[in-house]
Amino acid sequence: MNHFLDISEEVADAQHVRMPVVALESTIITHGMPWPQNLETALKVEEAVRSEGAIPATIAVMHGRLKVGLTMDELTQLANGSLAPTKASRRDIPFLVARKGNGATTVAGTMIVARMAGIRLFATGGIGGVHRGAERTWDISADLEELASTDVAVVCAGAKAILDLPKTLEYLETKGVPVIGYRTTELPAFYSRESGLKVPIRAESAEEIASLLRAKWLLGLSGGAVITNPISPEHAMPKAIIDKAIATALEECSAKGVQGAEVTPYLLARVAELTGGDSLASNIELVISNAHLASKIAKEYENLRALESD
Ligand code: PSU
Ligand code: MN
Repeated sequence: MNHFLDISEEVADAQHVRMPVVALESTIITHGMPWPQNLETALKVEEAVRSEGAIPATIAVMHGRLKVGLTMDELTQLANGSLAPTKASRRDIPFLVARKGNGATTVAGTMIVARMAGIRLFATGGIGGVHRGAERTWDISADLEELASTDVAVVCAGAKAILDLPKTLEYLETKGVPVIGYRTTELPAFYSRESGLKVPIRAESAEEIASLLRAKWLLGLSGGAVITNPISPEHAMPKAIIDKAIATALEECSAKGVQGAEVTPYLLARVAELTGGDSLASNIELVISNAHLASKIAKEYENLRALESD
C-alpha cells in the first residue's frame, strides 16, 4: 500500500473478509455523460454491483489523493463538475498527486489505482483504443498499454466505432491481451452487438472467465484482459443511425483540429447529441449490465482463490 491511496472503510472491510470488489471508473461520469444522468448512472452501477453481493469501488483522484470507494458526497462533487476534474490517465496521475488536483480516472488510470488497491475486476462502458486515422495522428489510447501491463480485467461492451476496431484488436493481440467474448464469438461494438470482427476466445459463464484470469495470473503472465459483454438486443441501437452520427462527429473533430485527450470526450459528446436521448439510454443500460457481469466474475474469482487457499 502506498501512502497516496485512500481506500474507503467499506472497501477495506470487504477486502479483509475476501468479499468480491469491483472497480468503477470516473471519466465516464465526468467526460462521458451529461449531468444529472451521470450521477444517476454512477449510483445505479454501484447498486448493480451490490445486488450481486459485491462491493463497488469507484476510483478518482481528489485533492491529490487516490480514492478507492467514494461517498455520495464525493460522487456528487465529481458528477456536478464543481471540482473541475481533468481526465486522469497514466501520464496525469503524478502531476495531479503532486499538485493536489482533481482527476477522473480513465480505464488506464482506474486500472493503475485498482491494482495498487489489490482489485482485479473492473466494469465500464467502453475502452479506448486505436483511433481511426491513427496512421496520420498517432492517436492510440493509453488504455491499450495499460491492458498490456497491469493485472486488472476490464468488463466492457466492446469499443465504440469512433475507433478503428480491427487495429484495436491487432494492438491487443501484439501486446498479448486476452479478449474474451461473453456468450459471443463476435466483438461487440458498444451500442450494437455486431462489428463483423471475431473475438479470439468465447466464454459461456462467469466461472469460466474467472478460471481463465486465475490461470493467466498464476502463470505469471502479467497484464490485463478485456471481457466483452454485448449490449442486450432490446437496448441496442440501429447500426445505420450510429454509423452516420460517428461519421459526422469524426468529420467535425478533424475540421475543428481537436487533438490529444480531448478527442474521445469530443466524439462521445457529439455522437450522443446527434443520436439524441436514445444513445444515452443504451449507454446507461450497457454499463449496468457490465457491472452485473464483472461482479459475478469477481465472486467466482474469490471462490477460486479460497479453494486454492491463496
Ligand atoms: N469510450 C467510451 N466511453 C468512455 C470512454 C471511452 O465509449 O467514457 C472514456 C474511458 O474513460 C476511456 C477514455 O478510458 O475515454 C479513453 O480516452 P483516450 O482515448 O483519450 O485514451
Ligand atoms: Mn488519445
